[in-house]
Amino acid sequence: MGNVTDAGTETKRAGFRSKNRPTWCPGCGDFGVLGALDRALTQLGVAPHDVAIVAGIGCSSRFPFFMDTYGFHSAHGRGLAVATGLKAARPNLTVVATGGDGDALAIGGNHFFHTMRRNVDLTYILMDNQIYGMTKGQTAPTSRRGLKTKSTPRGNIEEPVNPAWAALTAGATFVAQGTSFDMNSLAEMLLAGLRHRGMSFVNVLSPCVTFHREADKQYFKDLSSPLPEGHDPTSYPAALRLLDESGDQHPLGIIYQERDGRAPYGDDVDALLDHPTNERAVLEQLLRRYF
Ligand SMILES: Cc1ncc(C[n+]2csc(CCOP(=O)(O)OP(=O)(O)O)c2C)c(N)n1
Ligand code: SF4
Ligand SMILES: [Mg+2]
Repeated sequence: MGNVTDAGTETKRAGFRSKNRPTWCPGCGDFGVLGALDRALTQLGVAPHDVAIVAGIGCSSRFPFFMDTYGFHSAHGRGLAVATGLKAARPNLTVVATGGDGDALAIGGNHFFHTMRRNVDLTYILMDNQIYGMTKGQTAPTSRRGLKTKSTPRGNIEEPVNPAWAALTAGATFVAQGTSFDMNSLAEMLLAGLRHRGMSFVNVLSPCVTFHREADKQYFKDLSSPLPEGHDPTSYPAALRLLDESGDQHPLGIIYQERDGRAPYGDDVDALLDHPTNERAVLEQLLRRYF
C-alpha cells in the first residue's frame, strides 16, 4: 500500500487506486464507478489498511484488484456473504462490496435479500449494465423485457428486477441510485453511503459498451431522472411511493436513508459475545479467562 509510513499510519494520500491497470474494455462504465469510489474513500479520510473491498465474479467484480486496499475476489454471487463474515469478525474495517446485476440478483439473490434484511454495516455497489458482461452477453435479471441476447434469441419474456426497490423492500437502511457517467454525484452518494451506519446500497447504471451496445449512456439517461423536488429520503413511505410511481424510470439520488434506526447486524453479534450462545462466543470467553 502506498503512502503508508513504516509505523503503518497514513501520511497524505493521493488516492486509493492500485498500480494494476483496469482490464475493463475502453469506455466501460465501471471506470466511472472506480473513480467515484476512489474519491469517496479519499474524502472519508480512512486509511487504506482499514478498508476491504469484497467482490463476487464478473467484470464489475474485478474491482478489488484496482484499489490499493485489502481485497477479496470470492465466488460468483457470494461477495455479500463473505463481506458479512468479514464485517462480523473485523467490525472496525470499512467493508465495501461490489458486484454486477447477475452476481447480485441471479446467483447471489439469496445473499442479497438476507444481507439487506440483516442491515449489515456494509456499502454495496451494484454495477447495473442489464447484462452478463464477463460471459459475453447473456440476459440478466435487470434486462428489459423483449431484449434479444445469446441466451434469449427470441426476446426476454421475464419482467426485470428493480434493484433499488428490491433493496428497499428487503430492509436496506440506505438506498441510492446513480450513473457511472455522473461521477461527481456518484462520489457524493458513495460518501454518504460509507458514512451511514447499516446496510448502504447504491445501484449504478453503468453501460457495458461491448456486449450490450443498446444500453449505452443515452439509453441510461433516458431511463433515469433526478429526484422530484421536495422528496424526503428519511420517509420510508415516500421512498416506496417514489419507486412505485417511477415505474421503469430510475430516480437518481439518495432515495432512502433511515435516521436513528435499527442497530446494524454487528451490534447484535457483539451482544451475543457477552451472553455466549454459540461456539465462538464460548471460546472467546475461555480465552479471555485463561490468557
Ligand atoms: C458458479 C458460477 N456460475 C457461473 C459462472 C459464470 N459467470 C461468471 S461472471 C457471470 C455473470 C456476470 O454478470 P454480472 O454479474 O452482471 O457482472 P458483469 O460482468 O456484467 O459486470 C457468470 C454467469 C461462474 N463464474 N460461477
Ligand atoms: S465486457 Fe462490458 S462490462 Fe465487461 S469490461 Fe467490457 S464493457 Fe465492461
Ligand atoms: Mg452485468
